[in-house]
Amino acid sequence: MSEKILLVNPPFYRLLGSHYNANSLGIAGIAAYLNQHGHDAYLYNADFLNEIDYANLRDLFDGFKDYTEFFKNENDPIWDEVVEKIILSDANWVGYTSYTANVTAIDIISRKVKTQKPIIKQVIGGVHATLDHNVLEKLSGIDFSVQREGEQAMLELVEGKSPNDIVGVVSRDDTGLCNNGDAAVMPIDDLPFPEREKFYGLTDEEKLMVDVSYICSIRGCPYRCNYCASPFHWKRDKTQYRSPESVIKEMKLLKENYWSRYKEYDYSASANIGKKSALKIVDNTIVYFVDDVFTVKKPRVKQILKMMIDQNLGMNWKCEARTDHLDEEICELMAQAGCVRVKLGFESGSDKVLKDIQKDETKEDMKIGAKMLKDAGVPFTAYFMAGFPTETDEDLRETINFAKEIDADYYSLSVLAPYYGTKMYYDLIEQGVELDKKPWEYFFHQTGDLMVNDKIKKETLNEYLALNALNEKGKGYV
Ligand code: B12
Ligand code: SF4
Repeated sequence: MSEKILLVNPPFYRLLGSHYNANSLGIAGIAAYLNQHGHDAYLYNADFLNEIDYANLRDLFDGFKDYTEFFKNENDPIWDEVVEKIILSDANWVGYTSYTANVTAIDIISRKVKTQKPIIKQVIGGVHATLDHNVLEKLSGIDFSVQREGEQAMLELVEGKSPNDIVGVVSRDDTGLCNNGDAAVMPIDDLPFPEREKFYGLTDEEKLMVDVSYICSIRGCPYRCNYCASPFHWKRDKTQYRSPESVIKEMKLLKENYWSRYKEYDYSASANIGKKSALKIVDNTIVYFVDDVFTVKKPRVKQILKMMIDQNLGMNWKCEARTDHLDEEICELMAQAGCVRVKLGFESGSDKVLKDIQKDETKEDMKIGAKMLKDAGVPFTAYFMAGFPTETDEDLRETINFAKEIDADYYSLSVLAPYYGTKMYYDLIEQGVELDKKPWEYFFHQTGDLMVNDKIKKETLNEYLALNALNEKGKGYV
């Protein structure tokens, strides 16, 4: 029997005065799989805002304090708006995608849905559900949690298989929680492309504002940086790579059906920068490879890049990479194949800090990689963080000097937040830092305050944050 399923991206950026209008690939992948198996699955992005609603909001990220207030007031109209839409959808299954920062939103919404229409079965999946095996204990409105890849587990749930027999599902039983471990790794090339049509709750005009040009070509990352959730979410040794043929096929599908088909503006993705105008991105004109390290397998990426060039795709794209997974040939091919931005996590200019955070990359590697991109004319964004637990004032000074030296096209300068489920998070708890007592939304921290460091002087931190001025000279945010 065909089931109606609503897959929800909970509100998050909207609460901060921003929005997120792109297609959320986790739930889009699950929807495609369910639809391929004869079900009726829709995507509901509760973070979506149309042009008018967005224009009425304050400047980006001014309101961290207001943002936390939303979670204290369960009667705020935003929660009822989302709940009402869920109920109106008439779905008998609802699935929420989770990051740590949006778990409280899922809690509030799912409890209200449970009260108003208890017959709806509610499922949580995604990063937080994978990292927190006991998340069901904290979410009374949710019936099941899915760990790791959700396609097969969600299909078996909606098709009525006993939750106790589904790999990857956590359910409740008389003794507490029944945890069936992580879902099996999906054969990545056999999966259907993500759902890009069935958007719930949007007008036809609004549907055209969804940026559907995100592509996931790799699931996981083989590295082990201690501030990052990826090694625990995907498991390093289970990293999956799609074939170059499959990646090119998806790019062609985008080009033929969605490429730059409508608008002249949007700010689909969020970033923590002060000026909205600097976020002006034209959607569906740039493919975003959301892979942790797009270039991680050099022969594979060279093949993909050569195929983009040989087949005259003529599409612009951006990706995330590591400087130690670049070489001159890759950089040249990237330039020819339409790469408009490489996002590089430099994190620190201090080799001591890089070692402490298990980056497995040195400052010298980073300089070499950045130079190769510059020589090939490929623009890059440099991501830095301040406030690592062992970082001294001198270390941050090294970061400031290094950031100036590499001359990036755009800088993203953050203060470290120890995310739930990372090695750093557990190490800090062991050292007595009570991160586990903080509300979930604490892990999205944009106040500019140091969270787990008391060695860095306020003036040095201010000098670091003032590096934002360098963005005036570069090629802007992409
Ligand atoms: C692209 C991306 C973004 C984009 C798009 C987000 C989106 N809504 O799609 C943007 C830039 C907006 C973003 C924002 C943020 N992100 Co982000 N993001 C990513 C990234 C790089 C890829 C996500 C992706 O599309 N993966 C591909 C899909 C296929 O995988 P998936 O989403 O995990 O889905 C699979 C499973 O998780 C599961 N699943 C997912 N949802 C559901 C739902 C159900 C019902 C079921 C059954 C299963 C299921 O099945 C899916 C298919 O197998 C990941 C890192 C990574 N490589 O995973 C970080 C990552 C998810 N982000 C992270 C963080 C911290 C954030 C921010 C908090 C950062 C910030 N300070 O702004 C915000 C939070 C946004 C929010 N709404 O809460 C962390 C999460 C850590 C944590 N403990 O929560 C990650 C893991 C990065 C990291 N390595 O640490 N992000
Ligand atoms: S290389 Fe990037 S994605 Fe991989 S573990 Fe390090 S920070 Fe995470």
